[in-house]
Amino acid sequence: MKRIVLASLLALSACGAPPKAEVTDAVVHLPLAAGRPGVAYFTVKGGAKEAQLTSVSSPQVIRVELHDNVMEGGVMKMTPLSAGVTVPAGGTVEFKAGGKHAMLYDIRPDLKQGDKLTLSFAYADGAKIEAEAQIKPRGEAAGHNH
Ligand SMILES: [Cu+2]
Repeated sequence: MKRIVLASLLALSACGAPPKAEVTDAVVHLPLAAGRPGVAYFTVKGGAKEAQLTSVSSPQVIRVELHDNVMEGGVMKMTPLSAGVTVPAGGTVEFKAGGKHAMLYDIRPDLKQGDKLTLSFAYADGAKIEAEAQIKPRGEAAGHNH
C-alpha cells in the first residue's frame, strides 16, 4: 500500500509542481447606470485536492454574489450559486459571459476603467485566494440579464 502512494507521489513530481489553486484572468465590468450591479468574470484553477469555492468578496464592493445563467424554457435565467462551486483537483472552472459570474452590488463609486479591484475567494476548507481584477469599460457586459 505504502509503495503505491509513494509511486503516485513520484509520478506527480515527475511532471513538475502539483497543480496550484489560483484565480486568473479576472475582469470587472462596471454597471452602465449608477445603482445597478457590476459583473466579474474569472478563471478558477483547482489545486492538488478538490475544493469548494463558497464565496467571493471585495474590500471595494459592498456585496458579491455568485450566479449561474441557466436556460429554462428557452429563457436565460440567473440562479444564485448558494452552495458555491466545486473546483476539481487540477481542473478549471470558468466564470464568463453567458455562464457563471460574480455579481457586484454597490461598487465603490470612484472606481473607473483601468483601475484594479481586489477579489477575495473563500473556500470551504478555510483557504483564501486573492486576485486583482482589471476594470473594463462600462457597457461591455451587454447581454447580461439582470
Ligand atoms: Cu448575475
